[in-house]
Amino acid sequence: MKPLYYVTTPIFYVNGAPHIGHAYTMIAADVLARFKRLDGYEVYFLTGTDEHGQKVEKAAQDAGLSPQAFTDQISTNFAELAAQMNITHDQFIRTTEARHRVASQAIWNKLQANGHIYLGGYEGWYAIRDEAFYDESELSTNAAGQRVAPTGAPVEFVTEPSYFFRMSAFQEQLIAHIHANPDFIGPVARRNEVLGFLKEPLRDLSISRTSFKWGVPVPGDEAHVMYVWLDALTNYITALGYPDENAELWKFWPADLHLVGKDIIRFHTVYWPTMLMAAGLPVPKRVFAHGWWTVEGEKMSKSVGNVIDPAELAHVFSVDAIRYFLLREITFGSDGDYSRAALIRRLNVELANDLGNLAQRTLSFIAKNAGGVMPVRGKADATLDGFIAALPGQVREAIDRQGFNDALETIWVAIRAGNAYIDQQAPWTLRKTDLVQMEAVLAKLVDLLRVVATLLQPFMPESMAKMLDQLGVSDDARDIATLLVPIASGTVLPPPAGVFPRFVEDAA
Ligand code: ME8
Repeated sequence: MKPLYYVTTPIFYVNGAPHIGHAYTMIAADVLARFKRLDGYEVYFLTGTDEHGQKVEKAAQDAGLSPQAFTDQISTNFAELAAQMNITHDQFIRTTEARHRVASQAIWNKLQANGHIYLGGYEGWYAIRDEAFYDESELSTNAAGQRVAPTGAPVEFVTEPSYFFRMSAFQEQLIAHIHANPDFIGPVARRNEVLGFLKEPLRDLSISRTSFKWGVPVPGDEAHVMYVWLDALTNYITALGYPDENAELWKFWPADLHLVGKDIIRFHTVYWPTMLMAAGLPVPKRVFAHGWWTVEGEKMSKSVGNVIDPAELAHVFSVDAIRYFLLREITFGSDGDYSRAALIRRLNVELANDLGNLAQRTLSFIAKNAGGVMPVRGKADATLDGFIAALPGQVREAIDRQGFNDALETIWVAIRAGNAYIDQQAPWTLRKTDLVQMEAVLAKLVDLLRVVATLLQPFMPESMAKMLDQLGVSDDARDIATLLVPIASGTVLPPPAGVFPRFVEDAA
């Protein structure tokens, strides 16, 4: 039986058009899912849309549509984004589905039966944009004189009856869990942030609202709808069949990884695990929060007009180039800035020059001077052997801690070594002096390219499929285990064609 791996993205609010921030999380999760599949795991990969709450209700009103018509439309845009970015999710969940109402009400009933829900009244601040409650002490006043949350979102004072989740009762258990499981929250800076937050007494969480209707009704008290985050977090188990713990997919719980942006770390590492503890369910194994993208140095916003549409970008640069750039440009976990110039630089230097040239130089030389077949291995210099042997393990180690750019850097060190190796071995000279050695050098380069292309498939699936075709690697020999089976000498290599053209900006 294959080991299991369950990875999720946040479910995205359907209040506006998707942008590169959303694409980023989807792509990172997709690289993990693809890598784990390549490495012999049975993977389940979930993404979807978060469709309830006041923020979505308001966006629907502004668009002059009913909430359901509006969410139907915008949810499709996110599903399209996933297709455009070549995302291989196994399921796209929508929180307006009937099965999700069932699951959300089931977890509510469970919390209630276990004595962790009580009726009270909420009096305090709420930010619709964040769908979050804030304490008076967290607020400040912005330039326009508005009271705002630390995120900059305007807050309003609400007074209404509300059910509460006895979150405070789980504070000690949660802290102990974080200490006992050093990998539960990543990166370390976020783990420290959460532990810092937990130094203060945890308050009970308001989990229902009465001032609007667009949500899952509270079982037994339909004047209330559930707080949107309670309903949203539950998506991760709805998707696996909850409350039916005999469902086929339930074997994937607990999740191996919830990948989220740093904006929603508290919901995933405090609210969600305490809810699960209260419901008697296992908590996810790991939550990793990535950083925030700005665009050309500025926060992305509709009013500034600098929101980057990933589909448009893919049209100009190719999906693989964007996937590569987003995971290469910054350390996963840190903030980053998107700039067109940086994207073009990486595309031209790393993809076209380093990798594209290594493949093109090697394969066109083989086509012209070695009969267009996999050359015969021999006593080539051992410079590249270490890379060929170590890369799979090094990349696995980096991916397992979500170190995407470390994984890519490790691969690029090997690519640069490959380019230096050609220059130094000069097969064009060996062609005149030592044909056996020439073949050995070329075979070594093909072996290196095959490892590189195999490990890069999760990042750039389309272009690496083309490269593996040109390297004569059959479809059933493209996973990590089959790297151990070498390409047989004499295998016909199809005529090479460049995989990464240089990008030249239009003069216009
Ligand atoms: O928070 N940079 O949904 P959301 C990087 N529905 N990532 C970004 C980004 C940016 N500029 N902008 C968005 C919600 N993201 C809830 C989640 S989960 C049970 C419920 C990504 O539509 C990032 O992953 O506001 C962030 O966490 C997510 O989109 C927020 O999407």
